[in-house]
Amino acid sequence: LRFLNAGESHGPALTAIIEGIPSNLKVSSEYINKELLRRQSGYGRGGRMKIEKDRVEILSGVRFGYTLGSPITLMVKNKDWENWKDIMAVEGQPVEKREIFNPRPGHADLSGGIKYGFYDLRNVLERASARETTTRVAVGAVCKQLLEDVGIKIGSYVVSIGDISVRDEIEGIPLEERFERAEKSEVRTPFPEEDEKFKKLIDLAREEGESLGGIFEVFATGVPVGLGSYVQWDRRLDGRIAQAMMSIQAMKGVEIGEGFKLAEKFGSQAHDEIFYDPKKGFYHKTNRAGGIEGGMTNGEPIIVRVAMKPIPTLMKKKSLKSVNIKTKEPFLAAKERSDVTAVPAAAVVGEAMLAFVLTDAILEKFGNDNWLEIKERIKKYREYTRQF
Ligand code: EPS
Repeated sequence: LRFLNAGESHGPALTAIIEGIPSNLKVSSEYINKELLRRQSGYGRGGRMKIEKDRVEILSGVRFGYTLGSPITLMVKNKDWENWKDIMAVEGQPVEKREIFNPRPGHADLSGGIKYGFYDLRNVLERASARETTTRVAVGAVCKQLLEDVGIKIGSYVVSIGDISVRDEIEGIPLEERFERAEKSEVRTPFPEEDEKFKKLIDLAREEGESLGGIFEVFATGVPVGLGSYVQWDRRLDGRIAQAMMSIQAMKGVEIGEGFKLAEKFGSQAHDEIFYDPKKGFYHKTNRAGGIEGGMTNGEPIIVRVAMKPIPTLMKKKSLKSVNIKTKEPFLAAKERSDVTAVPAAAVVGEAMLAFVLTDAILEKFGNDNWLEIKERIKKYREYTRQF
């Protein structure tokens, strides 16, 4: 399974091609659109989200609601394109005064300009932008439909924004419940009743011209044992998940299960003991490993924690020092429009990336032509696992 996406943030459209989704899988655009809307929501988003109403158009690979096994092309149009036609034109000349020579600290601007040989840094930022994650969510939504058909559910919730955290409070709440509660929260934490606290912080940051990062968790339940493998470094599922998460713009850290906390413990307190029940087979009573041992799923829920840095675009009041790449004169980097925080949206992107990695691992283990056949194999394998 693989996907490529394309599109500039202010270009006409964003597209993705997914190859390797088997035939005969029921896929709906409505499902994808709901996911796109989830990504667009969350308190702290900027002006751009008022312009965009992301909706997918499926251009290939699906007929009468079912996949054909051929590449699936997904397209989401940028409404903002209307305002950028001249600046982002395929042919013609750069629009004077709209070129960008001022690299923003924390963004791809400077390194990207040097690497690709651009002085107009718009050539870099248009593609480096997290606008690109729109089609990742669309791809993930196709994968989620496959996973749900075999009882694998993916969800996420935010555990902190800035220095406000609910990490200790979530202990003891089942994963699904954390998710259901987060769906009702404007900042996607499992405590909608505490939204005001977060909104106040985000409002304060907005007034100050600041931005905020945070931490979210993504999980998957109903995952069969043995996805991924220990036999080769690049087949280890934890490594694949970490790569997928780190590839999301602004992510700076990934933990699986208890992650960094495990480093502080004695071995006897760090691992998950094994039990057996004639009805369900082998199981664990704890899940410190976050569902992965030896690079493979162990049948417990997968839990991934991801840290996002504050969005590097700042407003006038809190501008950062930088240097103009043409004049070499110092300037203060600041913009008029950006998100204050996008942690709630990033959690939804994290779900999509986990959905993609798990779908890849499922198809690797169970085959990849006809979904009806594959589903049968998964059912038999689950039975085999219970009886092992
Ligand atoms: C982004 C800058 C902002 C965000 C954008 C990510 O866009 P603009 O520069 O047009 O105001 O809103 O995110 C999205 C458009 C999106 O769909 O998530 C950036 O530079 O990364």
